[in-house]
Amino acid sequence: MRTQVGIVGAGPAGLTLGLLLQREGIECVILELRSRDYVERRVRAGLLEQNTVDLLHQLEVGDRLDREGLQHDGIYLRRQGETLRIAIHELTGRRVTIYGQQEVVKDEIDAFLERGGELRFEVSDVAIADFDSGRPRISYVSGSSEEELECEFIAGCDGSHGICRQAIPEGVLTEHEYVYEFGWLGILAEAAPATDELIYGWHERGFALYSMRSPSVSRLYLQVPADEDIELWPDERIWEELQTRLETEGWSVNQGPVFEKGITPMRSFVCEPMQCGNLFLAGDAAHIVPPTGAKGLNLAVNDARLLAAALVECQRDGSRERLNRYSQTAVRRVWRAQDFSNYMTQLLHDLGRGRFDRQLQLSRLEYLSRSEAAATSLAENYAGLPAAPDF
Ligand code: RFL
Ligand code: PHB
Repeated sequence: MRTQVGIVGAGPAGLTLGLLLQREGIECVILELRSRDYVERRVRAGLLEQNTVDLLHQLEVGDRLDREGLQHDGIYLRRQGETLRIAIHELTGRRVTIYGQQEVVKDEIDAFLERGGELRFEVSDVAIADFDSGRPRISYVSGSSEEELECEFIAGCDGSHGICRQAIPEGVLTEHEYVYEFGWLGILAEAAPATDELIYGWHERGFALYSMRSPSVSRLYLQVPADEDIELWPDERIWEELQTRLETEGWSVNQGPVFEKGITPMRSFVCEPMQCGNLFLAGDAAHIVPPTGAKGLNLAVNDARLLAAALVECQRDGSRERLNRYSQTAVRRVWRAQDFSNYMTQLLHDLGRGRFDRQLQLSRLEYLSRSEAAATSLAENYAGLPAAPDF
């Protein structure tokens, strides 16, 4: 079988790229390791930048997002009982939207298939070859048959544990990595959020985040040691700890049945270039950010936008110029997001560096409450700098 672009992975990066190429009449095939049901249920991110929402609308996959997404104009930063609101919309003219990643994935899969797209779930033994030549190949097993897909380009959208980055010969990539000593314990609960906007909480005992998925579902996170045993956290202890870390007078966390619980380690990672010959990496396959800045999914979608534009130009004019600049262009926003995610992480978590460091954090939080310039800087990074052809 042959196609123009072989896409490995049906997460936000692969699906967005598929939809963008499909719209421009460029042939592509998406190969996904997991079942449709699995990828549509996988609980992950929840916060979409305005750029992401705009792109989903351009792709005409934004109807349910409009109906069910929750638009937020600000976030709260809480510490020592005091709450500071960062008025994102007032400061930047931009908004963010709460809408689960699995809902984005569902909407994108529906649209891609409905428009006649080729998407194979539950493929195994995926391997890529000859991407440094003009005829890259993807081999895989589907059901019991061994298949081969001949392509002009391969898009490695297979996440942080995928095979595409690993297939790049040693010496080509420079990898930058930082591993944090803590992670996030996250729960989803059948409980109306006790807040209208997200609360990022600084506390002596560690960071806590109050997020949500809908008017009846809360998403909550606690900073825990990276190697924490989840068995140590029965629901009761989680609620108690959330109440302590987010404490403010006359307010309490709304409790309800917990239907999902997990611990995510935290890591910052970038590989450069995001390309090797005719293989292009996009999304988590090329970079990971700690979730404090809510950027991972938004970066994945942005990579797809830039890569699609470069592939379209190559197809239309036969020029590889933009394609050759893809990595350089994409990585600009990646580093901006790395810096912002690192800033938010360092502002709010117990980094284990003692009391001097914690006082600096409190001073930074106070500065945000006294300086519109400081608050605007946080707000424009959080909302996402406007999309551009070179950013
Ligand atoms: P994905 O979503 O991991 O998709 C990759 C897909 O590739 C498949 N795959 C393969 N397919 C074929 N062959 C192989 N050999 C394959 N190996 C893997 C996988 O099954 C999968 O379907 O990567 P993508 O598309 O780059 O998207 C990235 C985002 O998923 C990720 O950055 C975000 O979830 C990160 N993130 C957040 N991002 C935000 O923008 N806002 C948030 O609020 C936010 N919160 C979060 C997060 C991530 C979290 N966790 C669990 C890591 C909160 C958490 C807790
Ligand atoms: C989420 O709702 O899952 C979420 C929101 C904001 C973050 C991280 C995760 O910074």
